[in-house]
Amino acid sequence: ENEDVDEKNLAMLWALLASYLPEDKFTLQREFVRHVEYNLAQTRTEANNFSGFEALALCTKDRLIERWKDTMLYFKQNGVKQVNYLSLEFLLGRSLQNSLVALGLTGKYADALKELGFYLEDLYDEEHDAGLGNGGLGRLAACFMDSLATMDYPACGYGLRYTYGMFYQDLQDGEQVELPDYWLNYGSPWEIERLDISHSVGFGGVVEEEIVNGEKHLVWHPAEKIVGIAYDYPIPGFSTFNTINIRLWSSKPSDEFDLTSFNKGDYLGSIEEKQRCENITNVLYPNDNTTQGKELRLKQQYFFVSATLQDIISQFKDTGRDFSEFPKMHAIQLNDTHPTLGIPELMRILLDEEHMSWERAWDITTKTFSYTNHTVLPEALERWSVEMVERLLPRHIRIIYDINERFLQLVEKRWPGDIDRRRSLSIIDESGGRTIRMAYLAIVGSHTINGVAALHSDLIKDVVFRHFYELWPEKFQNKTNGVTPRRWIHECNPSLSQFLTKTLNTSRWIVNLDIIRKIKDMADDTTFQDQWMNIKRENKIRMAKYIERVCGDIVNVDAIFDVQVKRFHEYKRQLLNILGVIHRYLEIKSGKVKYPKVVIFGGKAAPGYYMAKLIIKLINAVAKVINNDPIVGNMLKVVFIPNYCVSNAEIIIPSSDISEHISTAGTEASGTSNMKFAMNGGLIIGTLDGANIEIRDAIGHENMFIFGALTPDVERIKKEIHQGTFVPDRRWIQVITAIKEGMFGPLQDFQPIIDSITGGNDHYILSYDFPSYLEAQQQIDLAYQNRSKWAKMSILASAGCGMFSSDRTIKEYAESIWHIQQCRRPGPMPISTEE
Ligand code: B1H
Repeated sequence: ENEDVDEKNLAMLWALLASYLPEDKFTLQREFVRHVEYNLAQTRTEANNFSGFEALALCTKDRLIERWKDTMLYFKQNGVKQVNYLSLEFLLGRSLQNSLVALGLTGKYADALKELGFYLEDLYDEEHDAGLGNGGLGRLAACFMDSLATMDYPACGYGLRYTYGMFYQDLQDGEQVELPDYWLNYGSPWEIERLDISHSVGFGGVVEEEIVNGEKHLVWHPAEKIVGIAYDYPIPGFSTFNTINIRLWSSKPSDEFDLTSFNKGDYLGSIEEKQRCENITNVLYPNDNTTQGKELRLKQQYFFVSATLQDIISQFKDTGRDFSEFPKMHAIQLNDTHPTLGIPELMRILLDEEHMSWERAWDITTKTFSYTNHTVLPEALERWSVEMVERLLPRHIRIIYDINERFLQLVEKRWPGDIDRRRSLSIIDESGGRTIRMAYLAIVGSHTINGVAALHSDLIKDVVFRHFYELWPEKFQNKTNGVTPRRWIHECNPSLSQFLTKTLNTSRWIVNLDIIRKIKDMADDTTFQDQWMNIKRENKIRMAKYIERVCGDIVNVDAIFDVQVKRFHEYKRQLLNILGVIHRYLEIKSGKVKYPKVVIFGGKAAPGYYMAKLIIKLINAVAKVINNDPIVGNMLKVVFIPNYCVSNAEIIIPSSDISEHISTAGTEASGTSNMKFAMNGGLIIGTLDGANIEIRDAIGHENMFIFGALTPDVERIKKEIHQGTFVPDRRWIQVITAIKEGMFGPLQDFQPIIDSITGGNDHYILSYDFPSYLEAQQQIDLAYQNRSKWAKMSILASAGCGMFSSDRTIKEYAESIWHIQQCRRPGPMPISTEE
C-alpha cells in the first residue's frame, strides 16, 4: 500500500481519465488511426480494408466495454435477478454493423472514415462470420441476446468458444465439400480474453465417502482436470446504454502438472496429453437435429456447465446472500437438452460442497432451471450411455440415479402399481443398452418446460412428453420463437427500414415491431405499392449481383425469386422443392405456358448425413441440366448458393418474392427464417407446420400459399403409403420417371433418393403432398401476374409480423418463466442521436 496516495484524489483522477469517449469526428478519426498504428502496427499506406475493419472493430469494442462495465455495475448495485442463457451454440454472424447501429454511430463513422479513404460498407464486408452454431437453434440464441440487451433485461449468455465453427461449405462438381472454419485466423476483435476468470473442471476418477464436521459426505476426486478460460463478447442493446455479455469458455490444460509423467522422462508424451485437454472446445459438432452420442461431445457439455455454474455461483457468493436466495437472483435457461448436466452439477455442488440436505438442494435446483425443447424428431432427442457417464462423471451418475429414484417414487404415488408408466417415465431407459434420457432429466429438474411454437408445444404435451404433462401440467408452456428486427429488417434491408420510418413517421418500430401493423392502411395505395415493389426490386438486384459473383449465373430480376435456405434435412423436404422444379421443367419442355422463375437453394448438410448430401447433389445436377437447356432460356434458373450463413442470409432474405417452408406437418418445431422472410415482404409457400400456423393467423391465410397434409393426418397417410393403398399423382410418376431415365445423370447416382420416396417408403409423405404443392405453385404464378395484388399481399405479410419480434418472445420468457425485471442504466450522455 502506498501511504502517500490520497484516496479521494486518486478516485477523482481515475474518474476523469476513464470518462467516456466523445463522439466528435476528430475523436472518431484519431481513435481509428491510433488502432491502425498501435494495435495493428500499420501505416496509412499499408492499411487495407481488412485493417480498416479491424481498427474500426477495436474502436467500437472500446465503446462497448465502457457501456458494458457500467451496465454490469448497475445491475449489481441494484441487486437484480439475472437470467443465464446456457447454449452450446451462438450463431452471431457479423458484429460490426450491428454494434455501430446500436451505438447510433453509423452516420458519424461513415462520414469520418470517408475522409480517411474508407467506406463503411466495404469494411462491413471484411468481417468473417462468427459461426458458432448449426442453424435455427444457435441463431435464436443470438436474437435472444439482442432482445435481452435492447429491452434492458439483466442477462448473460454462456457458451463455448469453439476453435472451429460451423464448417465452410464448398461445392465441387455439384457436391458438398466441407472445409474447416478456422475463424480465429481472421483475428477476433470483439472478444475480451479473461485470463483472470478461469475455472477448473474435473473428469473421471473416484467418489469417496469422507467425514466432514462429523457428517458423512461423498467427495469426488477427478482423475483429470481441465481449465476453462473466459472470453467475453459484449452485446449492445439498441437505443439504450445497456450492454450485456456472452461468456464463452475455452479449454486450456490445467497447470496442476502431472509431475510423475514429466519426471518419467516422457516430456513430449506429457505435452501431447496436455494438448488433448485443449481439444475439448476445438470443434462445433455440425449436426442439426441429430445427436451422435460421441464422448467428446459429452465432455464439451460437462465442461461447459461446470465452468458456467462455478462462474454463476462465484458471482452469487459475492453478494453475500444465503443460498436459499439463489433462485431469487439467478434463473438458468437450458437451450435444449445440451446443457442438462447443469442440473446434476448444481446438485453436486450444493450436496458435496455446500453440504446441504437433498431436499434443500433439490428445491433450489428446480426453482432455478427451466428447459426449452426445440425438436420432436426422435433422432435429435439426446441420450447418453450410462456406461460413458459413469466413467467420466462418477459422482453425477449417482446423483442422476438418486433424482430418478425419488422421481419414480412420485410416479408410484400417483399411479400405484403402474409398471408400464414407471418404465416409460424413467430417466434411465433400461431397454437395450442403458441410456439416460436427457429430456426427461431436464423436465424433472426444471420448473418450466416450453416448446417454440404453438403446434410444437401442443405436440410436446400430447405426444412426446404426454406422461409428464399428465403428472405436471403446470410445468408446460409455449413461447413462440421470434427474430430481432434490428438485424433482420433494419440492418439487412436499409431501404425498407428507411421507408418504414418515413411511412410510420417514427423509427420506434425498430424496438416495438407491433407498430408495423399500421402499414396495413397503405396496402391498397398504388403509389405505396410501387415504392414497396421498387424496394424489393433493389434487393433482388443486389442478390443477382451476389449470385453472379458466387455462382457465375446471370439471373433475370423480373422473374419470381423463389428461395429455400435452411439446413438440409429430409424432414425439411428440399427434395419436394426440386421435384416440383423438375415438373416445371417438363412443362416448359412440352411447350406449356410458364412464367419466369429463379429457384434459389442454400444450406449445409451434416457431413455424415448421406441422404442430405445426395439431395444437394441432385439439386445441382438438375440445375446444370435446366440452366444449360436452350429451350428453357430465361424461363427457369436454378441456383445453389454455397455456404449459407448469417451474412449471406442478410442478402438473400430481403430479395425473396416467395420462400419455401415446406416440412412435413408436425416435424419443424418452429422455423425462424419464415418470420424473417415475411417481415421483409416475402410471401410464404408452406405447410401448416411450426410457426407457419401462427404466421398465417397473423397475416391472413389469403396472404400465404398453404398446402399439404395436416399434422393429425400424417400417421394415417404414412400407413396408406406403406400399405400401397395410396395412389400417387400422374405428375409425380412423370417426375420420378424422368430421374430414373437418367435425365439428370446416371440412375445409380440417385437410386437411394428414389428408394426413399417410392416402394411404400416415403416417410415424409412427399408423394402425398406433391399435387397440392404443385397447385400452390400455380397460384403463385398467377398471383405474381397481378403486380398490384402481389404488392398488397406482400405489404400485409410485413404488416402482420409484429408478434414475431424476439422482443415479444423475450418479454414472455421474462414474465412467465424467469421472473426478471427490466433494469435500464441511465446513459451518462445523450445516446443514439441517429436513427
Ligand atoms: C432445432 C435443433 C438441434 N431443433 C440438436 N433442434 C443439435 C438439435 O447439435 N445438436 O445436437 C443442434 C440443433 N435445432 C431448431 O430450433 C428447430 O429445428 C427449428 O424448427 C427451430 O426454429 C429452432 C429454434 O427453436
